[in-house]
Amino acid sequence: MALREILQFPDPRLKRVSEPVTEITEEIRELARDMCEAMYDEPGIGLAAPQVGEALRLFVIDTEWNDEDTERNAEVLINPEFIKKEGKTTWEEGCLSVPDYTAEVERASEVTVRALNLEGEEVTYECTGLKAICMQHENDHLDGILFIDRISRLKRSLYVKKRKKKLAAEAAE
Ligand code: K1U
Ligand code: ZN
Repeated sequence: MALREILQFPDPRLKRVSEPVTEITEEIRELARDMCEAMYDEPGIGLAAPQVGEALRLFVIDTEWNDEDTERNAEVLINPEFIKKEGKTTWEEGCLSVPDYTAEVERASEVTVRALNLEGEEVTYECTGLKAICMQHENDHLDGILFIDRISRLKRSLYVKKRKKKLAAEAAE
């Protein structure tokens, strides 16, 4: 199976607000499988459907996985809803769609998320630490928000300038 391409900033498709999944079809199962494959291949600890060009409210996550020796245990969240967000914490974030950049982002430290799994069952996740951060980061993708939209205007514009310069240099090669 060919790996799905991960869209990169400033691709306008990353800014779209995604639509709910209305039915868990074989296409949705295949999309989730492809997304897990792309996430592990990068590697990453999460991936949202808009990052592979599908404007659907679905993401995959595996924050326990960190190298080839760790067991893979991806979770698929369909139509996620945050039913609790509490506390505050700051975490250094990266994004597979925002190359060559990391920055500290402030988010809720504890979250409860309700979603459907691939069997159409309702699952509730109570998360802290990196998993809580990753859930919020992936859910932001479903609303067309990147972590660079949550940093200072100055830091964001410095990154955008650097990114555009790099893309222009690549185009001139
Ligand atoms: O959404 C994405 O682009 C995936 C992103 C998720 C994320 C990372 C850090 C904080 C919040 C959300 C990534 O996976 S970036 C790569 C990464 O962090 C990582 C990769 C391999 C092992 C450990 C971490
Ligand atoms: Zn991301």
